[in-house]
Amino acid sequence: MKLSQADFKQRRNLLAQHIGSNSIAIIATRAEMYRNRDADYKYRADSSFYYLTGFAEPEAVAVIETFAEGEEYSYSLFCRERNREMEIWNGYRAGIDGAIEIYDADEAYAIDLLDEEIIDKLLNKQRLYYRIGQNAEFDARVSQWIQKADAQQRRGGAAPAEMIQLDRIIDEMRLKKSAKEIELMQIASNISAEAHTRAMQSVKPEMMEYALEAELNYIFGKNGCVPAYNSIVGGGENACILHYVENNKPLKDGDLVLIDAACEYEFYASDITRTFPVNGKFSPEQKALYNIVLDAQLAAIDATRIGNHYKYPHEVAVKILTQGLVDLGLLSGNVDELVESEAFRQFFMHGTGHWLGMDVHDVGAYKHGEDWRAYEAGMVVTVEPGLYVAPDDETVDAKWRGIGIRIEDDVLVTENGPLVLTKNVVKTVEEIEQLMAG
Ligand SMILES: [Mn+2]
Repeated sequence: MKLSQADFKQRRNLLAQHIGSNSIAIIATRAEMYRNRDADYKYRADSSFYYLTGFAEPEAVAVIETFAEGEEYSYSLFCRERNREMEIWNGYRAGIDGAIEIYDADEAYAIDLLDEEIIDKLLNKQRLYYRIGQNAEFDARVSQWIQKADAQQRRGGAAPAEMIQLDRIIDEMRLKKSAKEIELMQIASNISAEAHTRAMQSVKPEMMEYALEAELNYIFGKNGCVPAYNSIVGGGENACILHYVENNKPLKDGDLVLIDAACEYEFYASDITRTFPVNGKFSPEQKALYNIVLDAQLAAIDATRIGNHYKYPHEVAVKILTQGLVDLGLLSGNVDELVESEAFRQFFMHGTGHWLGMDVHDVGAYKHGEDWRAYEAGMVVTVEPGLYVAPDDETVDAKWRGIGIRIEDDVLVTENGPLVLTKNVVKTVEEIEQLMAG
């Protein structure tokens, strides 16, 4: 399943409607990045640029121009020209003809002509929409264009009078997923679930964390995917380092391992965390903490419903986690007061979820004015409570120290309640132990 040019065109149609008549929207893709010396990171187009164009090559800028009310808008793509020698070294380019024939541009230009051609397009437009603050170099170029356009005032031309943050519009479009986007996210979720299942089946005491990571990468790679973010594979107390990505220690018998890893399929991300015992069997302490996190996660998923505000699942999770910590004696006092004073932050110091889409921490406002916004159908959010007992936390009994647990799934908000896209990988103690027993 892939998006077609008709899908990208539909998005441009909608954007053209949003920006109104006699306006111009300019959006650039990401620059290529060096990893070291002259070796590049594998290129990945900017999500919002790709969302509107389906164009994955570097060095490209898309321009949407609207004219008088009722007139058709125009879509121009500035891109690299075809170049036989460069293509022998670095691969195929669509070029100017391809931009029009394959990518449906009304006009196409060599990227080298951008500074020159853009001035005519800017002249006498009412509003300029662009992504202010994404790239300092590009911001400076846009400023120069405005200056150049304004220099034509005596000849009757002027730069747009208003400049508007384009991200606000695109982010809102991206936040609510279409049926096809959900299909892609379901595929990404299924592949990631398969990878986690393989990891549970492959882990053994004394295995290196990176070797377990390789089991995940094998499933991603053979399905044409890349990791959507740096994988976290943390054994034992490494699970208490929230962004642990070194993944270079041996996994120990008797420890848990926390894996936060998932793939990106056709530019759409998934995001899964599972925590399971290296030797296939939870200890009583691990099991006790795990079941609190699982209860919190299930309740938070159930709270991810149309009309509930963004933070509500977090509030639900926090209450259950706090109650559990009191029941086990890691916290003491009145549960409501411990929630109020945020005492739980000693063991749960992050949020319960974030938007998910083309970017793993996807775009879209979390608040409307002062208030958390309400869930709407088509939004996808992660639900990922956890508990982390620091290895040197002397306020708790030694048996709890160094245990870190997170359980994360991806949830689509629907008219019929929450739909878990990542349900294909098990998460109860019994299911995990059974799977790991083979
Ligand atoms: Mn996440």
